[in-house]
Amino acid sequence: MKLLVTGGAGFIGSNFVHHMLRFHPDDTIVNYDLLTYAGNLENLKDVENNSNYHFVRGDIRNRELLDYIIDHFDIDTVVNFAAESHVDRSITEPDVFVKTNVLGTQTLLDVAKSRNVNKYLQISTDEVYGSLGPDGYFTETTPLAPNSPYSASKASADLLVRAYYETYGMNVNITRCSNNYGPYHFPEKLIPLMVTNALEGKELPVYGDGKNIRDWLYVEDHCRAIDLVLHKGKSGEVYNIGGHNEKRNIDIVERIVDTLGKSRDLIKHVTDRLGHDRRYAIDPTKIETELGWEPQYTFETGIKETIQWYLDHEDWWRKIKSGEYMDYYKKQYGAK
Ligand code: NAD
Ligand code: TDX
Repeated sequence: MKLLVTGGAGFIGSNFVHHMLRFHPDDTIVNYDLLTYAGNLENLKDVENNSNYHFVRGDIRNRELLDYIIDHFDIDTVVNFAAESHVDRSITEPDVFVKTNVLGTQTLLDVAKSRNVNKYLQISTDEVYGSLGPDGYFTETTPLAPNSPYSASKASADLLVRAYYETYGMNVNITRCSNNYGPYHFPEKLIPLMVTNALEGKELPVYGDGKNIRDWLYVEDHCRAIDLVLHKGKSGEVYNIGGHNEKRNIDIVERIVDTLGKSRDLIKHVTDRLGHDRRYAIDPTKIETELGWEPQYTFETGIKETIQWYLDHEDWWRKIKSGEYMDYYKKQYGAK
């Protein structure tokens, strides 16, 4: 395959580029990324000399550049990871979420359609389904009920992908995965923020009562699922991805603190996130039975590897935390 991977310099995208170059060494990968605050080419240092890997800095709203790149590399497959991805930022700055996640997706779909790309895969999220009560799971037929500007923009993008399938017969898939964690996770998100703050002896801001539940999946298991959908997904289908790893935020934070041998006194309950979804949980039966996917990591094995990765890659996260991200962080939590 000749793949255009948008957002390949971000957390999941860079893990996916590594995955594809390792398991499909004959494929061509063109990483197309705007390099926003979340895009980091350091994530791809070890593959930058691979002759089947190319990087292009560009915006998914730039039709002319996308046209050129798709023709130039003879792209047959588009995987769209590019997005604004942080819920808290969407609450303070919704505009850019609509511009990138909605308009960007529509532009990319249009270009893929006009260039006769074989397959378009949209990387979506379980957050489009809204929030669950104490019981039940999200299936692919759960109605979309997004609650944050972020999830509303992702749901809008999903609807456009659906429309391009129904209207133009494009070969599309949508994957909706639960919360990922693992290497290269930007330290504004719960797990890397707590690990790095604990290592720096900083406060650990837990929103509200800390009893909100997320369903966690190690990023490599997500990449393996995407790989399967690309190769075996049935056109027009949505696939939910999750590994039955529901955890309360507070339990995760306590586990991180204990693993690092730090004091639980660092944990501080802070004002809750506006519109904070209470619980997410994925029913992955469809991808398990139809495509034969199953996760290889438990939460226990994945979190151990992740904490060790942050211990081993202090240079990576210290550079990020000392830069532009700190301005946002200070606004969000005050200068602590
Ligand atoms: P991320 O924020 O780490 O990476 C996003 C990447 O997109 C960055 O490299 C950024 O530079 C790039 N980008 C942003 N705007 C762009 C634009 N206009 N044009 C081109 N590139 C642009 O995000 P992530 O956590 O890796 O998430 C990747 C995708 O997976 C997103 O679509 C997200 O909605 C989805 N997702 C994430 C999770 C999760 O837990 N992180 C779970 C399910 C789905
Ligand atoms: O400082 C914090 N304190 C805290 O209690 C942060 C950053 C988060 N939280 C809570 C909010 C959530 O309940 O932890 C939980 C996880 O928060 P995030 O890491 O911001 O993730 P979430 O909002 O669940 O969204 C993530 O998963 C789905 C990704 O950021 C999305 O891109 C993805 O679609």
